Amino acid sequence: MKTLKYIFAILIISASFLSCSKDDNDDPIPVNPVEGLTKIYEFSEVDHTVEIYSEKPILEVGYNELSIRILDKASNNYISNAEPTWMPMMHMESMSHSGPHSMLQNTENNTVYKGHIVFQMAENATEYWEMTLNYNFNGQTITITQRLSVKQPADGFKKTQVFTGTDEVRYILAFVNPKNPQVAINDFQAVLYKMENMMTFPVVENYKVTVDPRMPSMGNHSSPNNQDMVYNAATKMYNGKLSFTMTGYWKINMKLLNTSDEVLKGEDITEDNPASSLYFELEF
Ligand SMILES: [Cu+2]
Repeated sequence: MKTLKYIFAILIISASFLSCSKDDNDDPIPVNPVEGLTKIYEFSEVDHTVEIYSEKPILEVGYNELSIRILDKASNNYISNAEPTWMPMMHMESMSHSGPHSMLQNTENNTVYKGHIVFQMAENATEYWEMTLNYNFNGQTITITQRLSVKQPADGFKKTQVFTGTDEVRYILAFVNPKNPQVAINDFQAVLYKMENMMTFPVVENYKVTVDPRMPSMGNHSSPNNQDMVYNAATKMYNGKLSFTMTGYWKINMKLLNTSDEVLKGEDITEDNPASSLYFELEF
């Protein structure tokens, strides 16, 4: 009992010390703005360094969320007026093309610029991706071009669909969330772009993606309370609900509908048709 009291006293004393030091110092606790991300590239220039961070340890075909920051070597500070823009480019044997990508935008921390790129294809022995980055540094506009390594996802599951719709338009639909699917109703999120030409991939707005997850290994059963994906103008992404009633392999069958509700790609699941030609796969 005596020891307990002793411990209690120490706790109270240390707590009051902690609160004292907090009162004396109103500086916010420094949070690491790239916490949990992997630095996948670091490009060193004469007076600054460009750092590229990713949620995934490597770049993969599909949706990749990236964070960029630029270190001023002289001050050892990350700069907040870089206004970076980027352009991914794949150099293939017979031609070059870009890929869908968002703008780079400031985050809560104004030295971190965030955006995403959808890589439609993986590199191979003779074909590769490059990224051109433009930004301001010390009053100058700087352009660097660096090679990026883009692999096929290790799990081999389809999370990116590149297809031609019945309207003859080329579309790219890429899976964003859930990153960690649960036996529950998950928030489902994807990005949809169209290919205007080799270099231009605008976001497709206000279409609809129907959602029908199935377990092919178990009589192709579905799940209740799914929600079709609709466009969110704030995030420029498509949001819906994905219901998983058990763990295992799920095929998420989809149909893409335009603003007139015409089906551009994909089929209904019936007795005779167990899968849609537009789908994502996952296993958990
Ligand atoms: Cu390519």
